[in-house]
Amino acid sequence: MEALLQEDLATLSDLDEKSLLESLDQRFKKDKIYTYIGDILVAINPFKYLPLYEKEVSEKYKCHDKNSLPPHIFAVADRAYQSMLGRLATGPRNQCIVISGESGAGKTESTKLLLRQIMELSRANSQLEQQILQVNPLLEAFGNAQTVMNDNSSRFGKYIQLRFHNSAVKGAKINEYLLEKSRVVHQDEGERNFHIFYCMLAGISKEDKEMYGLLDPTLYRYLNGTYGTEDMVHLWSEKYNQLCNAMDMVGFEEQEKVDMMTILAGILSLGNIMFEPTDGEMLKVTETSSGWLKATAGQFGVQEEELLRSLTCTMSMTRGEAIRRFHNQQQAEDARDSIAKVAYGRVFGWIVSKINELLAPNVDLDVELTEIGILDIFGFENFAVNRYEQICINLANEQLQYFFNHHIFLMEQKEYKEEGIEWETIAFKDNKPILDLFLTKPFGIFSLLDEQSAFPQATDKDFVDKLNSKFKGNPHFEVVRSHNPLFTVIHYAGKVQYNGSGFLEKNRDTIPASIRGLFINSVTPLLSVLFAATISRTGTLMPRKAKLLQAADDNFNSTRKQSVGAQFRHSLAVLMEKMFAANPHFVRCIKPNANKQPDQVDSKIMMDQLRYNGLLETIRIRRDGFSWRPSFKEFAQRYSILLLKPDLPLNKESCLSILNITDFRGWKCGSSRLFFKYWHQEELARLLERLGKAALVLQKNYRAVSCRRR
Ligand code: AOV
Ligand code: MG
Repeated sequence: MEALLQEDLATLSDLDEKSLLESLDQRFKKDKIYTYIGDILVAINPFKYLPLYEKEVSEKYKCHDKNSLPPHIFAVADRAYQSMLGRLATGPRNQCIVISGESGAGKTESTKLLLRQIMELSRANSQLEQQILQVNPLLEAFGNAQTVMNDNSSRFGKYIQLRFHNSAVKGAKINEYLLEKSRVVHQDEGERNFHIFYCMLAGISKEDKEMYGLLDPTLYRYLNGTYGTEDMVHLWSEKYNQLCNAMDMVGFEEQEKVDMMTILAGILSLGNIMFEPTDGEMLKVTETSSGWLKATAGQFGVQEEELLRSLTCTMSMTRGEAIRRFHNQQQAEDARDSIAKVAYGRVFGWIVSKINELLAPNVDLDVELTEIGILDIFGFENFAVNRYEQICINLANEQLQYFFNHHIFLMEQKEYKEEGIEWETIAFKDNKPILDLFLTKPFGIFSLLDEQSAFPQATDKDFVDKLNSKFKGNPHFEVVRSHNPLFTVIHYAGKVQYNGSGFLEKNRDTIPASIRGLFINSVTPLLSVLFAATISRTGTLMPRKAKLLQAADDNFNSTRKQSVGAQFRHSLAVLMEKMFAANPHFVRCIKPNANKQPDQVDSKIMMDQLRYNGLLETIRIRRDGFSWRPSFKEFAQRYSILLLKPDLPLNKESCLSILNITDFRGWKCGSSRLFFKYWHQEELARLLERLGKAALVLQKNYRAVSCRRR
């Protein structure tokens, strides 16, 4: 029983799947949601309030000794912060905290707790601290929504980089990944649109409602004609007030907020515009929706006729000649939805770039900054219908799993071999073949998708046929026999069937030139800025001269822009590069049941996650392995002070004489580096600290003596 409540699973000698599950289950029943595997934190979502995050707790975990306190998310914050300051060990100063787990496992909550605690640790000035802490509620309002898996599901990925000079935070930067824009125009059963729409409708005053032209929430098609119970409305309204405060605090201007709300109101009205045929070639809006057309034009600050024109026909340039093509009903509806998606996406991108502008570190260029990055992406998803968004989300999760495997298993075991350390290889589920299935050029899933997207005539079915012929027999791919364009990928976290409908269009994501032109001329300043700007890969807005863009627009149909998939792959690659260069800390979130219920453990669901996360293997490698592997040079440089000989040569012999004065056991010496257990790092930090104190006393005595002599 005692063993079952062990706080660090890497200290258990005998462990199999069953006892691992039991161990976590026993702890969870006692509300011990956090458990260590060496330096890795496992966090089980309690789905209820636990008194774990109060001020006293936060104080206790500041600069603490890991073994003296129970496992905690605050301990991860402390470790990252101390490592950034170089207090814990050698290695890169930049840190990244990688939080993984499936949808609803608790990544975003963990991110917020980490952020809060890091702010507590660093002496931020209170205004900057408040600004940074308000970023999350702001982003969540616009980027999160209720799904069947999570009532507050992140529909975008984010990497928050906190930037420090010495121990003080100086600013922050956010990278966002692939907002699920399609949610603006369509939500599956049991799901909702982005929080902001409900909050706005619930929280706004009566006068403002009139000003923005907002009507009864149940009228809007984009909200599925539903709203919420009285309790929900009350909650949304409170959230709206908090959001307004957050925007003020971060530094948004009044006019910007008004513009933003007006655009959101415009998106809602736009969704209600329906079309019907006329005698001529051009469609008209139905009688009941002519009011919506007028309202939308007003809210978007554009001419009603021009809006109608951009919905019902396309202009294209062929050999210098403008050619007008009229839309059929479906095409007009698609144009309408694509305006809504692009407008919302641009508002979101603008918020992120505005936050980055406001929180950019205010320091001289030559001041060197260090960083703690926190990665909180959308978790692995497997819905009844899985679309383009899901394949991108799941690809991101494959990448993260690969990053984890690479660090924990690949790199470590490779070094044992190279350095001649005796070692029995621990097998792990390598997901590289799945990543290859997605990313290989020129024949990975995404390359084939790009290839098909480049043919205007190609259909989603053609794409899936291509996949079927290319990957038939691949152990991670399954052909699905169906009239629909379906295919199955066997991910590290399980089988997911994708529906290829809409893949090509979503991957192309082109905005018709006429729509851009329309909005550039909008009298709503924010809207015209949003469209007179290109969003760079990192999500920052780079305003350009509208004139230049107009020219670019004129050849819009002939220029090929990068596909959504290509941009996403690129931003993931940039992120991975950044993370590989930093010192990583891992938090593995686990969902105890699929019903979002407290005090309920579904063994099958838990076991699946323990398996695909490779937790048992992780325990073995942390128990038997050496997670800290400094080179002789690094080690001697840092710890020669323990021998009170700062000018020791930086070689193996020096390292050994340093280690001679410790009573460490269990470390090993390779051909160019030392191999330590994760706890050795902390023991050395303690030794240094003790030495520091002793040195201070010595210094004092010395001064006292020399004063007396004088
Ligand atoms: P996710 O970020 O991992 O899913 P969240 O962090 O949003 O999951 O957690 C889902 C819900 O679980 C939260 O809204 C809380 O109600 C509850 N929860 C999580 N962690 C805690 C905690 N430490 N204490 C109390 N409740 C908690 V997704 O964003 O869907 O992948 O895309
Ligand atoms: Mg989340």
